[in-house]
Amino acid sequence: MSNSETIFTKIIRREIPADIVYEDDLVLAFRDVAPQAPVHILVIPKKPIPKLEEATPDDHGLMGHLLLKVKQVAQEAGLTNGYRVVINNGFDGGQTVDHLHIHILGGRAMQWPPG
Ligand code: DGP
Repeated sequence: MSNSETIFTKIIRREIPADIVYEDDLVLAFRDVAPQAPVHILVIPKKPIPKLEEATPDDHGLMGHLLLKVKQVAQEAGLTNGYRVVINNGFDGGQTVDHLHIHILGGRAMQWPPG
C-alpha cells in the first residue's frame, strides 16, 4: 500500500464494504461508519488527494464536480431543510483519514460554532 492509500481507497476498490449512495467515474459517496447526525455521508474524489491543502490547479474541474455532487447527494438523501458541509483539513482541522472527503451532515439542526 502506497502512502496515498487509505481505508477509503479500499472502499473505492470494494475491498471493504460501505453503504455506497452514489458513484460516477470521478467520485464516490457513502455513509459514514460513525454518523454524527441522522444523515452523515462522505463524498470523496476517487483520485487520492490526501487533503484539501494538496489539491492543485489541475484538480480545478474535479473540485467543482465534487461540490456539485455534494448538492446532488444531499438532495437525494432528502435533506430538504438544509444540511452542513464540512471539510476537515489536517491535524488541527480534525482530519483522521488522509484522503480528501466532504462530510454531509443533516437530519437535525446543527450547532455553531463547531467544537
Ligand atoms: P475526518 O475526521 O474528517 O478525517 O473524518 C473521517 C470520517 O471517516 C469519520 O467521520 C469516520 C469515517 N470513517 C473512517 N473509517 C471508515 C470506514 O471504514 N468506513 C466508513 N464508511 N467511514 C469511515
